[in-house]
Amino acid sequence: MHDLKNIVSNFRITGTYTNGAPYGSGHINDTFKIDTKEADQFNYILQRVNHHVFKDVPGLMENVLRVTQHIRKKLESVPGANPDREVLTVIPTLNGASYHVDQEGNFWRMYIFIWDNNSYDMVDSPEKAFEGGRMFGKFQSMLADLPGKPLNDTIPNFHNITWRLDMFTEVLGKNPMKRAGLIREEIEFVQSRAEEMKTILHLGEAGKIPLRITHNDTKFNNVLLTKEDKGLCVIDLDTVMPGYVHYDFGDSIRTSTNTGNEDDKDLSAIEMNIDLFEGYAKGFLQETKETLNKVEIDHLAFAGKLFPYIIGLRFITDYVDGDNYFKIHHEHHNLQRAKAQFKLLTSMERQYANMQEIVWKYGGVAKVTPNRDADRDAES
Ligand code: ADP
Ligand code: GN1
Ligand code: MG
Repeated sequence: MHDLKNIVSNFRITGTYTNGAPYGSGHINDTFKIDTKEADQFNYILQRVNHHVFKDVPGLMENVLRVTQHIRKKLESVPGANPDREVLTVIPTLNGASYHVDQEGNFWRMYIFIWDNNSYDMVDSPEKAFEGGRMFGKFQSMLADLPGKPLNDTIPNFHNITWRLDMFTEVLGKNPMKRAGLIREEIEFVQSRAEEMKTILHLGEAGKIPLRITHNDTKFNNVLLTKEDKGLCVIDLDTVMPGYVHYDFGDSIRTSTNTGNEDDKDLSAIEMNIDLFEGYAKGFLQETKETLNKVEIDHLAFAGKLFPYIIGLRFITDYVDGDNYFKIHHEHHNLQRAKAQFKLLTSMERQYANMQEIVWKYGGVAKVTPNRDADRDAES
């Protein structure tokens, strides 16, 4: 147990600490809600940043400050906007730093608690999906003119599928928990799709899609909605760094269209819901279609398939490795998560033509036939 009151005393909060308790359902950091006594003062989020996952916390916090200050400046010129609720606000320590290191070497940071929010692990209406899409799309377009040097890579190779596949092979070779024999079906599933899943990387290498500033962890509970379920604030900025638009679109589709839980034991509960897909795509493309090139738009539906694959691969790799990365709640949790993600992918594979149609509809891109791909790529 951490002495939360003592940790908080290192930060410049307003109001008097009354209580601190674990909060949220993130898989990486330790998050606590900190309440203050006075009704007219902010409450706070306190986080212990996982420095085994994020090896350069100072570089990460430098990114977070740049990103939040850039967005805050934009919001300040929007009539009626409330920057304390619509962007994360980093609370400085007593000596003006953006994080505090305790005696055990843990990294702590604080944000204003964004009050009156709704947060969803699962989405049950196209309207909510639309709001999420709109928010992540807007997030990306607000950062398109971030001045200065590129953001730090907080996790190198984060969505590099070739690297992820290599890691899987390496861990299978070591097989430290003797679990490889339990996942024959999943190994076959991964291998049979490995080449297809390199599509985005290949397009990037060929210069057909640009690196942008992306969030890279756009699961639906990383956007807060208002009590009326309107888009409020994009949170969890630890992985904001250079990436392809597909990373943001794909990871959101993975979470906002799933009729089951991310780790559902009951695989029959898991399907990709096409109405939720339409809601999300409509919102995301409303904010981004003017800036994306045709090749990017053409591959958004594919990005939907990439993410259950890549995150499922990461869950199963962690399972074979002995559960060192994701927080787990029971022994075979990472395997269960991977099975659920792979089920979601098969549901998308069945509905892929519909997903394409929807992206073309809201992306304003005419339907393409395969033999015209080369002309279109050359145009963009
Ligand atoms: P993780 O990387 O572990 O997912 P997050 O930064 O996403 O950590 O925080 C975990 C949860 O805490 C979020 O899903 C959200 O519910 C809540 N949360 C985080 N920051 C805030 C904030 N500033 N205001 C309100 N809730 C927050
Ligand atoms: C982690 O931090 P959180 O819980 O929002 C992970 C994502 C995965 C997700 C799967 C830094 O997200 O990449 O998609 O779990 N974040 C990191 O639920 O690895
Ligand atoms: Mg999160």
